[in-house]
Amino acid sequence: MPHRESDSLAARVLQGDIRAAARLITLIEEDSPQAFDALDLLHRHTGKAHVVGITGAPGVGKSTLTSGLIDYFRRYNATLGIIAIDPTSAISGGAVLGDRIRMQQHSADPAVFIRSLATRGGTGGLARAAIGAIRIMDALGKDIILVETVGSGQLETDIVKAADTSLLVMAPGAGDEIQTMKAGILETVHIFVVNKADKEGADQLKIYLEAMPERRPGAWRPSVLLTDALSGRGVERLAASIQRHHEYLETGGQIEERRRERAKLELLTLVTDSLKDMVDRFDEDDYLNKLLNDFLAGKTGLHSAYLKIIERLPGELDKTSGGGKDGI
Ligand SMILES: Nc1nc2c(ncn2[C@@H]2O[C@H](COP(=O)(O)OP(=O)(O)OP(=O)(O)O)[C@@H](O)[C@H]2O)c(=O)[nH]1
Ligand SMILES: [Mg+2]
Repeated sequence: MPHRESDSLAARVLQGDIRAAARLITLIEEDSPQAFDALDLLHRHTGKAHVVGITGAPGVGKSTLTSGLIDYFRRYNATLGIIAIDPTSAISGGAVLGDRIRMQQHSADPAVFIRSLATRGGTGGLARAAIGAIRIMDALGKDIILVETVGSGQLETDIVKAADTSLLVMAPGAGDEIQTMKAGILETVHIFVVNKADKEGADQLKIYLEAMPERRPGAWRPSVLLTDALSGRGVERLAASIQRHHEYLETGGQIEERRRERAKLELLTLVTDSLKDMVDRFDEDDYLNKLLNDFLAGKTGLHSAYLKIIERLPGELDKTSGGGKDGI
C-alpha cells in the first residue's frame, strides 16, 4: 500500500523523525512514486527555511567553508540541513570521503542533518532530488539549508537558480575560469567568495569581481568577500552577508519568487525527464530505427519523422500514467 507508507513517512518527517527523512530522500533518489506523494503532502508545511546554494570548482574549499558556516550558525542556535551533491558518484547516500571527514565533527549534533545525494539519472534528476531534499529538510524544521554542489555546468546553474541565496566560491587564480563560466551563472550569484585568501592572487581576484558591471538599478549588488576557510577568517562576515541577503529578499517580497523558481525547476525537470524517458522507449522497440531507415532510404523527411514521434506521445503518456482516465 504505497499511499499508506508515503502518508506515514510524511507524518514522521513533520514530527522531526530523521530516519523517516533519510528514507524519503532515498526514495527520491530512486525516483519512487511514493516519494512524490509524500513530497506533495509535505509541501504546505514548508517555506520557513533559508536555502543557500554553495557552488564552485572542485577543491576551492566549499566543504571547509560549509563547516565554518555550520559552526557560526550553531552558535546562534539555528538548526541546519546540509545537502552535498556529488554528480560523479552513483552510490546512493554515499558521501564524498573528504566531506565525510570534514563534516564529521557535526554528525553528533542532532540539530544538523547532513545528507549526500547521488543519482543514476541525469542532472535533471539530481536537481529534482536536491529540491526534494530541500523540501524535506524544510519540513523537518531546519532554519538554514546549505546545498553544496561541485561546479558542473547545468547542475550548478540549476542549483544557483533554485537557492534563495547563492554563493560562488573561487580560489586565487580563477580569472580564466570566470571567462569560461556558463553565461547566466555570474548574473544570478548573490555572493562571490574568494576563498584561500591566504594565497597569492586573492586580492586581484576580488578587484576583478568587484569591477564586474552593475546589474539592473535597484537589484541586489553582489558582495565580494575574502575568506580563509582553514583558519576561519572572513567566515563571520560571510554569514552576515548571507543573512543580509535573506533580509533583502524578505523585505522586498522576493522570497516568494525564489520559491516559485524552485518549484518551476522541479516541474520542468519532471516534464523534460519524462519526455526523455518516453523517447528512450521508442528506441527500445526499434521505432526510431524504423523511422531512421525510412529517412535514409529517402522514403520520409526528418521533419515528418519528428511529427510521427510527437503523434505517438499521447499513447506513451497513457502507458506512463497507467492508462488515461479520459480515454481517447
Ligand atoms: N590554504 C587554504 N587551503 C584551504 C582553504 N580552504 C580549504 N582549503 C583546503 O583545500 C582543500 C579542498 O577543500 P574542500 O573544502 O574539500 O574543497 P571543496 O570545494 O569542498 O572540494 P570538492 O567538494 O572536492 O569540490 C582541502 O585540502 C582544504 O584543507 C583556505 O582558505 N586556504
Ligand atoms: Mg566538498
